[in-house]
Amino acid sequence: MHPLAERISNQDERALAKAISTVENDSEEKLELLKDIHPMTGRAHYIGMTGSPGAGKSSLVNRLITYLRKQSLTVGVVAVDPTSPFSGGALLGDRVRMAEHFTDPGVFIRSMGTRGSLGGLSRTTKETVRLMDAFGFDVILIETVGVGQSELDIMKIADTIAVVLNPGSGDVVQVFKAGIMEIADLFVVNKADLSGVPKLLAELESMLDIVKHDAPWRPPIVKTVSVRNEGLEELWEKMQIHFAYSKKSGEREARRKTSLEREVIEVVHAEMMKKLVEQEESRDKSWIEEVTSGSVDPYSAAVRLLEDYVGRQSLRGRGWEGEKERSFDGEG
Ligand SMILES: Nc1nc2c(ncn2[C@@H]2O[C@H](COP(=O)(O)OP(=O)(O)OP(=O)(O)O)[C@@H](O)[C@H]2O)c(=O)[nH]1
Ligand SMILES: [Mg+2]
Repeated sequence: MHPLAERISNQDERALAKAISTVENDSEEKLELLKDIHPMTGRAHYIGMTGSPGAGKSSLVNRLITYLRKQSLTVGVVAVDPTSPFSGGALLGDRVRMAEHFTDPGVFIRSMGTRGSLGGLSRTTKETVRLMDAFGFDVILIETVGVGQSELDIMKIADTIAVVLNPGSGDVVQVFKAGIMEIADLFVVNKADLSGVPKLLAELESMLDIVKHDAPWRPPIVKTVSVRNEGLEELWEKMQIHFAYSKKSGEREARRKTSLEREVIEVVHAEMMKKLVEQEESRDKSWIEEVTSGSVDPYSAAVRLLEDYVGRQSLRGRGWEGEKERSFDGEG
């Protein structure tokens, strides 16, 4: 067994930190480490928190940590957040509170910024979640900012996806357009101390009537004022109800299956790319000139690279025979 995996199974926080660096740096030993921790995963409740910049996700995560610790639950946090609470954004009070969590052995917080990009931010984030799961945290909170494709992708690892909205922000239309409505399990109307709450609730309900009219789970809407600790109890209650529903209905299993399937493909994709780049770096990349001069089209060049990589036989019969004889001089 990988020594870090062994130490993670003994709840060694320094080993967890090192393991996360290993996946961030896309180290050689990463796959072996992930392989060894895999049997230890599957117990934690993964909760995704997403929403527009400044919606109050970090404040909510922060307050939720305090709340969960009072219930004797341990919490891992992955903040995919270039503006972490330490680089600005959050109020001083929140920063102090966040700092308190750092000395609590029942809490582990990791920010993923550009550091996570060596192996791809989305993949690194998911692998970090798996490591935290293996460590044994009861709840893992994943904060992502924005509602773009990579956030959606990261969110899909979660058992429960909470979307944080604000009154007076026009968020609903954004969320609808980005396809978040379909994947949300729960809506949090944060900053419920501001005006415009009834309007937002009405908009949200009518969107849900359309999008979720025949869905087995209608996402509940919870109002919170995170800066005043209001609504946290109800938020946690709804998260747990969703988790219970998800386990009972088979939804959790289905998501886990899809998620693992995607992870396998991602690993294959990333490892193949690495090998392909290695292969090309050791060669003269003559195709660059052929493609730019127009003597070879990009598609034939791509297939040629692939064929060299996987071996010619494997791509036969896909309509490419003959093409290469025409496209590449001589050695087809
Ligand atoms: N009035 C009010 N302000 C809030 C509430 N929750 C958060 N805020 C404020 O909103 C601002 C943004 O809060 P964050 O928690 O940093 O929001 P975030 O969604 O994590 O922001 P990014 O990570 O930068 O996208 C801060 O100034 C908070 O104090 C709330 O319930 N009411
Ligand atoms: Mg934040």
